[in-house]
Amino acid sequence: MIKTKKRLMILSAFIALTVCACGTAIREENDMETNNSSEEIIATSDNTGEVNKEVNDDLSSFAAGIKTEDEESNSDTEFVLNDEIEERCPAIYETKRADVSYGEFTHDTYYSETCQMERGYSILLPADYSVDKKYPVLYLLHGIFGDEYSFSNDGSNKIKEITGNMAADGLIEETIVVCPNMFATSDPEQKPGFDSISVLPYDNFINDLVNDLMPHIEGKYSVLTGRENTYLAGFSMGGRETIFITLKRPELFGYVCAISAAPGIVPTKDSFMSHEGQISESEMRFEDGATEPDVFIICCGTRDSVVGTYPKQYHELLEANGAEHIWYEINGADHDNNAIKSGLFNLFKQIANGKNMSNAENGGLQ
Ligand code: FER
Repeated sequence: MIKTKKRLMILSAFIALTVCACGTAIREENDMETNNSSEEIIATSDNTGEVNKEVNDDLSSFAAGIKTEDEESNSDTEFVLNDEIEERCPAIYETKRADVSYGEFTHDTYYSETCQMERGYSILLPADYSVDKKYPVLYLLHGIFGDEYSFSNDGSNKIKEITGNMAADGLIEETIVVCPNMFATSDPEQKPGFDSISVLPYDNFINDLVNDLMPHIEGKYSVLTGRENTYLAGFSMGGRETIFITLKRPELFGYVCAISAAPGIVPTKDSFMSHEGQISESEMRFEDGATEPDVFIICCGTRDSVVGTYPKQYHELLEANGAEHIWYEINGADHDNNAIKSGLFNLFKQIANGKNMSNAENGGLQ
């Protein structure tokens, strides 16, 4: 009896240490090649993608960013609308204001023909949402092991504040944010993991988004449609799918931002797994004659301990293949909310600037 208890204690200590080690490794390692955090992860997951529950809890930090202590913002109190990128989200946009009403996330479901099942999404409607108005929509995609709650359950990403404050200042229109579950599988038992079978449902999300979720949102809510009013952004695994979806269906999204995009769009091998690649390097481009997004941002923290320099490689491939985009790095940011806040803010800033410019061309603000 005592022996069993002791064994149990040793086992729990081992699990706790493994979980701790994972987190620390992710926080401390910078270099993709020396990042060994995957060894702990792979040791607790098998090739079917089954992941040990304790470790999965820890891995949930992949889904919406690692929690870092030093969350920083740009403390400028003045904001000038132009086409320049600001590495950090200004404090005035991520801080709650007493005189602004913010929307709240709620949860809903839709039937997915792609997955042959009812699927959930979280949705942030503006505080004074009314069917008498029509709103643009941002589809925001979570990271690996995430779901439709990954962003809505994490107040540190400041999605509500950034969206609400920028709309309150008249920079962007009041905007609906939809956070889907990006794991588009038709097998309710299938789980995500770091192997080629277990990531397939993420690559299938393009079908669920375009054929099921977007028609559902456009049918159920009072939304502005068309590419100028349809935005796409994603973090990590969601950033990877954001780039993939944008290259495949560029006519659908006017404004796009891929934050800290995960590897695997093109063939590669990182410390987590071997990636067959969704497309080849020469296909990292828009098809000839395609309607391209007005703004296509790719960004990443300079200290990203999970995806390392993969986003930069995407930028280099797109550049070599002549696909127009904006690339920038967030100095000092990890795979975390500093990167997410920055990407979201800059996407909205580019939308504000882009829409102002086209309004000006059409005879001024409308
Ligand atoms: C990988 C490295 C990182 C990978 C996925 C990720 C599927 C995703 C990380 C995240 O979403 O936070 O090799 O392969």
